[in-house]
Amino acid sequence: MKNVFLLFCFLGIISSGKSQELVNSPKPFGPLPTQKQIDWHEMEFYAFVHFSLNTFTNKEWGYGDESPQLFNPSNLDVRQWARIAKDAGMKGIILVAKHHDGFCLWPSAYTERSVKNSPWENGKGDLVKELAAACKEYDLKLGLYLSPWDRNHPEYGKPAYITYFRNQLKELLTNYGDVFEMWFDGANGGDGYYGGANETRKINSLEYYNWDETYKLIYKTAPKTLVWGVGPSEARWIGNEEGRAGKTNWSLLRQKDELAGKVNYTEFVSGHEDGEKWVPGEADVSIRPGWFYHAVEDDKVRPLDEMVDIYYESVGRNANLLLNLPVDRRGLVHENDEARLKELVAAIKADFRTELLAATKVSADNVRGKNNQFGAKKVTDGNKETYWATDDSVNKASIQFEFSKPTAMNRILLQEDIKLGQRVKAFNVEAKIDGKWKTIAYETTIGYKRILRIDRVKVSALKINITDAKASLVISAIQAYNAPTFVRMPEIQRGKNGLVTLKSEKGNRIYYTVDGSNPSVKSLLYKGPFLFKKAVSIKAVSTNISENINSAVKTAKYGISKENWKVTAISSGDLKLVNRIIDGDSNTDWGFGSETNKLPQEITIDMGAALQIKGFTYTPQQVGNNLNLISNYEFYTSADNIKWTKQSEGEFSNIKNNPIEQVKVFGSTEARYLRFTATKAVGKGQSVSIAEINVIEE
Ligand code: FUL
Repeated sequence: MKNVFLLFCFLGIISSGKSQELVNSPKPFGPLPTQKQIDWHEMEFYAFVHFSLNTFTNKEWGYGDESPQLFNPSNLDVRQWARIAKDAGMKGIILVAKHHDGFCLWPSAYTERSVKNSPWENGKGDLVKELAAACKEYDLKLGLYLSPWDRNHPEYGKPAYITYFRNQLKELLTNYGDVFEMWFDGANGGDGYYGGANETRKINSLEYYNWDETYKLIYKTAPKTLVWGVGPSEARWIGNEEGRAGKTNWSLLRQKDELAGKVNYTEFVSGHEDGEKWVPGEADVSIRPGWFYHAVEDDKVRPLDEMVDIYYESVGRNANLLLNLPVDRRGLVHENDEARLKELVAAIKADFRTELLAATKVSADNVRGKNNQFGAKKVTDGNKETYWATDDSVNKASIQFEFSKPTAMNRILLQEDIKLGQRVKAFNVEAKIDGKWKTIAYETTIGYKRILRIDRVKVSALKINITDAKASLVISAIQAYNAPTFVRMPEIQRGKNGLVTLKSEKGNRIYYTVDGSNPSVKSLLYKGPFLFKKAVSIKAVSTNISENINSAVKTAKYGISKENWKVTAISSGDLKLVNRIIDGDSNTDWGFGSETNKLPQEITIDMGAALQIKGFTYTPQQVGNNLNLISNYEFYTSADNIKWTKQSEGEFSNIKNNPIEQVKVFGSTEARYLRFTATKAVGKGQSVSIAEINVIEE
């Protein structure tokens, strides 16, 4: 009887052409994410907050000798931070609980260097606690940054500091509820206060911290916490502080090699196809040039165009986006940052308003066991647990979407079911336009999420051809959207002689103003380069005439033109090329110093006339791999080129990771001559480079 029953079942399967019960799910392939990592991938976008003594001393890196008394926000409101993050669709906030200067935002039992010795809330405050409560209220997750490097601690570099560091870690992981991510920055060792020693302490970061032990402690105390950064971490830096992942981005890393010091950080941008561990990328970036708040950057919040690019090049490239909002001296996220974040979120929301593939007819040239459970339609069912899969032996396949009428689109989103591993190595996109197939994109990895921005095409059908994968395919989502046309801001350039050039995408018009007002179609229409030698704030907007859409407003501020500037003396380097540092173009640079002309090295500039100035800027080399960065400097001014006054000296903190224009402000002074001395370089080399030197006028 039993046999007869089985026979019926068998015949049933044959006659319906299906073999439902006989098909197993695909087996996991390669390194896999833990559940903690899967949950982390799904967070996608969260905030970073840098707010500490540096906010009050106007530094990026404190030396370690600053008084805790300086920490005195006038109007601190962590609920404002949480509301802004929540409104932006962020899923959490990572707070820098202790930066390199050692000041703690919580009243640690192990040090006096904390909020308890600050005037804020009469020393009774606990910022970590307040933020943890605000995160709870706004349904956000809390993450924490504890700097391993401590430029204040007397024992830094010795075993006693490691005990201190771990004690603090325990405090943070046990007193404030769940911590979703623990952030260990890689900046380590160098000069500092160190309890008054004022010296340079070098450590071997992999050996000194004994990360294995530290991680064991974390996993024991806080198994839900994901550890980011140095050591045997569960997520990695993306290799730059620009918030951008590689187009190819594996969530895998050869971590053993990394821990043996065999991996260069530039490899983090794409991960390792043959990595033995799941260590996905997190792209961190500040909404302004610096990580900490500086009033001089109030008008330097990253423009919308850049923010949108960052989103697509992080979340759209299989990385999480950690966006820093530098809290200001009031203790609030600044209005300009909030406004930009809102613009970003509005732009991204508009891009993904209407999904287009769910309504199409979907088919694939291979479906695992020909079983509906793994059918092509699963990529459009909106269910992240289901997927289209191919037979075990098939690692190349095509999936096709047919529209009932030609449909315009310019975004394609793809996801693999990462529970089963990251598999896809290469794919392309074909569009059927006016009855003809055309390949419109050649791409590599997918991972948790990949979003393509393509030129708008009107298609009657769309085909994704996966051309190479490590194993059979497991694709959980494919979507398409028709994002509104995004008009990019014009570029503004002013050369040394004061000639202003504006550029925009073909076919657009540019309107501009030179009086600080916002440009509109009633403003000046750009017809070609024009001379403007005086100090000026140029604002310009691009208009797409056919769709009548404007770009965001681009603003560029210039002091008086450097036409009359001359470099009058250099201590080394090529005199013929030195004008590059005053040509108004940060893409050209000039180098000085060498093994025979060791640092310090200096240059002297004559501005041609006396100016009232209150600071200077140094833009490091922007192009290339070895940027020959200056880490320490001195800056002098003179009225007569005879008597010189030192106006400023110090370090360009964090220039290695974030080689942006460095701004140094000092007391207002009248000067005609400038002397810039490079006293130390990043790394051991003796040659350094400058792209541009500018002054900040009063
Ligand atoms: C860097 C640090 O040195 C910066 O100050 C900042 O905290 C950034 C997020 O990481 O490496």
